[in-house]
Amino acid sequence: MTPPLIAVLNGPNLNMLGLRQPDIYGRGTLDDVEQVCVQAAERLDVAIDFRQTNGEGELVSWVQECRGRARGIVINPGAYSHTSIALLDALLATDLPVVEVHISNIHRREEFRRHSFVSQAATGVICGLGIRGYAMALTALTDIIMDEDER
Ligand code: CA2
Repeated sequence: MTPPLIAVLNGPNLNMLGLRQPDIYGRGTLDDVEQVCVQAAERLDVAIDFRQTNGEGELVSWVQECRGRARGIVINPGAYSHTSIALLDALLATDLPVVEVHISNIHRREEFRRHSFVSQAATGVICGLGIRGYAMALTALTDIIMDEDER
């Protein structure tokens, strides 16, 4: 049987990981995040499509493309979490399980980071656990997909 596909989508500035602000985001780079996801996917026997963009429109288009193609979405929307109703609408329209990931604990930071529009479309949210949060998100989504398949 073909393994289920999970999209792992990353928003603006996540390509800068590891280059600055290690006190907030750790020392891992975006390549390290991808490695964490690849290793988790191998362990869980799922396929992943790992991407990063700085553009809101591109992120919305990628979310739209997931419909009918992927079984779930792991998304770190970066700062668009706090601003983008377009991204929220796109995620709601996919009808897919979504796990929102933040590397930092957004609730311990500036007030404007404490609210995420995206969370309204998320099955669950993982934040503050560093890049290992991506592996946890993939584990949770795989579980959710297996539950759906048993129904
Ligand atoms: O904690 C997270 O994962 C965030 O989604 C990261 C975003 C931030 O806007 C969110 O509030 C929380 C920022 C992405 C990384 O930005 C960097 C900028 C400069 C250097 C390193 C990373």
